[in-house]
Amino acid sequence: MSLSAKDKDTVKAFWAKVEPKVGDIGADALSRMLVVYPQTKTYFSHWKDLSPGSAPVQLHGATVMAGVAEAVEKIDNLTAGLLSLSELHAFTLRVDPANFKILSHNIMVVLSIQFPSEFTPEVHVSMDKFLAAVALALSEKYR
Ligand code: HNI
Repeated sequence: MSLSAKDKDTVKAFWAKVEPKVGDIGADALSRMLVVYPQTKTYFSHWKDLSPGSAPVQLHGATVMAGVAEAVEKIDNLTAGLLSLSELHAFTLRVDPANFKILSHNIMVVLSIQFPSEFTPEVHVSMDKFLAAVALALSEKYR
């Protein structure tokens, strides 16, 4: 499943609208992930406070979304563009790649809540394909 030119345009146009609120989106998505899929907490056990909206959750939410923003910029070659992030998650952080899907799902939920009128079915499908492609690119170095 690859991104069509139309998917890419849709993702870029939607991203331009959500970018100013990227901090809120990241904090909410990460908060939800840690509450709804508590198995993901193991990776963040070194944080003082993993509760929704805590300082480290807000900070890391913004960090993750900066990674997604980078992926939007590198949408034409995600595998090469996200190579060092893939290495970091595979070799250093040892994040099970199943968690990429879980985070993507939470990002989608938050986008739909925060942007109810912009998150049309057309945007939904292109963003879903894009985040799946990001997850695949991040999984590249695992094998
Ligand atoms: Ni992820 C660090 C991007 C999914 C666990 N992660 C980062 C950094 C970026 C990033 C950027 C900071 C890199 C650096 O310091 O150089 N992560 C992304 C992106 C996704 C993602 C774009 C998927 C869309 N990461 C996940 C998932 C988990 C995860 C699903 C675990 C459930 N990431 C981490 C951990 C760190 C991390 C752990 C280190 C954070 C810290 O504070 O130690």
